[in-house]
Amino acid sequence: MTGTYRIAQSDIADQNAKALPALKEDYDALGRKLARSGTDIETITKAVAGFGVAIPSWGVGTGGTRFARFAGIGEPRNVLDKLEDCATIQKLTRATPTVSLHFPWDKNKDVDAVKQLGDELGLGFDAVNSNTFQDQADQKQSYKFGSLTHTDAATRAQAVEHNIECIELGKVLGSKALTVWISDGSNFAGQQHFTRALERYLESMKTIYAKLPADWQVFIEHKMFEPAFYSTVISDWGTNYWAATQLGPKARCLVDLGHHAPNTNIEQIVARLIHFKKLGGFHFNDSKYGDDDLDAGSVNPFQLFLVFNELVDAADRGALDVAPAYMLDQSHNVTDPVESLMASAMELQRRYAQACLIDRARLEQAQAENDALMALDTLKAAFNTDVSPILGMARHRSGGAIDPVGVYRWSGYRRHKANERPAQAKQSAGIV
Ligand code: LRH
Ligand code: MN
Repeated sequence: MTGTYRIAQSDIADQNAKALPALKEDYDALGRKLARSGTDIETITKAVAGFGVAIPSWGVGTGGTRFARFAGIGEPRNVLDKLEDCATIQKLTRATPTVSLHFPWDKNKDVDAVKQLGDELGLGFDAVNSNTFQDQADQKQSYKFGSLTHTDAATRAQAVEHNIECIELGKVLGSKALTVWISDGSNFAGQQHFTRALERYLESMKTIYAKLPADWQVFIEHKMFEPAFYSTVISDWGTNYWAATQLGPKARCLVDLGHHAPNTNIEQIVARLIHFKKLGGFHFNDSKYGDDDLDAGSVNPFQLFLVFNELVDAADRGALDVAPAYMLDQSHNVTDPVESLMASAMELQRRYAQACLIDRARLEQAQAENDALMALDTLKAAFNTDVSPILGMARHRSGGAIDPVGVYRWSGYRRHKANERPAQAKQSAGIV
C-alpha cells in the first residue's frame, strides 16, 4: 500500500456541516433569481453533478520548465502515489472520476496493480498518452530528429511499436482511447520536407490505427510549436482534421487550449470540429504567451466560457455525435498541484454551468437581428452570474467538500504525504 493517510469522509461531513447553512441561503437566493428568468436551478445543479474531467497523472507532481523544477514536499514518487493524490482530488471535488496516464512516465512493473488500486480508489482511466518526444535509457533509435515522421524506417517502427504498447496497457486499465501528440518538426528552413514528413506520419498512424480495439478512439493532438521552433508536422487543427479524416472514424481531433498562437479564436475551432464531426476531446489549461500550461481559466476565463458555450449549444442542437473527452493538461510549477487541479476542475464546472445558463432564444434573436450588443450582453449575463452555490451544492450532494481547498488545507494532507514520501534528492529541470 503506497500512502496511509487519506482524508476521511467524516472529516468532509464535519467541515460541510459548518458551511451548509450559508450555502443553503445562497443557493435558495440564486434559485429565486434564476426562476425569474425561467431557469430551474436544479436542472443546472444536476448537469454540474454529471460533469467530469480527467486528471493528467503528469500534473500531480510539481512541474517545471527547461530552466528548473522546484519540487514541493510529499511529491508522488510513482504512479501509485499519483493515484492516491488523484483520489483525494476526486473525494473533495467529485468532479474528476478519471485519470489520464502517460507512458513510460507511469510505467509500473505490474499494470494490474495500477488497475487494482484505481478500482480500490474508485478511479477510472481516460485516454492513455504515448511519449515519443523523449529518448528512454534502453532505446535503440533516438527521437532527436522525429518519431512517427522520422526519415529512418526503424525509428518510425520503434515509435509505432511504443504506441501499440500503450494501447495494450490501456486495455488492461479499461481506457478507451490513445492520445498521440508528437513533437516532430524542424528548427531550420529546409531541414524537413513538409509534405514527405506528413506522408510518413500518416503511414505510421495507419499502422497504429489498425491496432485500435473496435470501441477505442485515437486522439490526434496538434501544437503550433515547441520543442520544434521552425515547423511542426501536426501544427494546427486543419492538418489534424485532415489526418483524422484520412485515418477513419475512430480518429478524432484533440484541442489543447495552449497549442495555438496567442489570440487564436479557439471557440471557433471547436465549433468547426463539432460541425465536421471530428471533435474528440480537450486538454484544458490556460496560457498568455506559448504552451504555458497554466491553470484553466486563470488567464482568460471568458475564452473558457465561450468554448463551453459552443459545446452546450451543440448539445442543445443534437450536433455532438460523440461526447468529447474532457482532460486537464497543466504544469503546476508554483502551486500545490492537488490544489491547482481541484481549482481547475471547479473552474471548468463553473464555466460549463454558466454556459448552461445562456438564454439561447434571446441570443438567437439577437443574432438574427444583427443586434451585436444584445448578443454579447446575453452571453455576459450568464458569464457574470456567480454560480458558486450551484457548484457547492452539487459537490455537497455528491459527498464532496463544499470548500475542497479549505478542507484539503485543514486536513494537512500534504504534510502527511511529506512524512510518508521521503523527498527525492535530485534537483531537476524539465516539465515533470
Ligand atoms: C504537449 C502536451 C501533450 C502531452 C505533454 C505532457 O505539449 O500538451 O499533451 O503529452 O504536453
Ligand atoms: Mn496536451
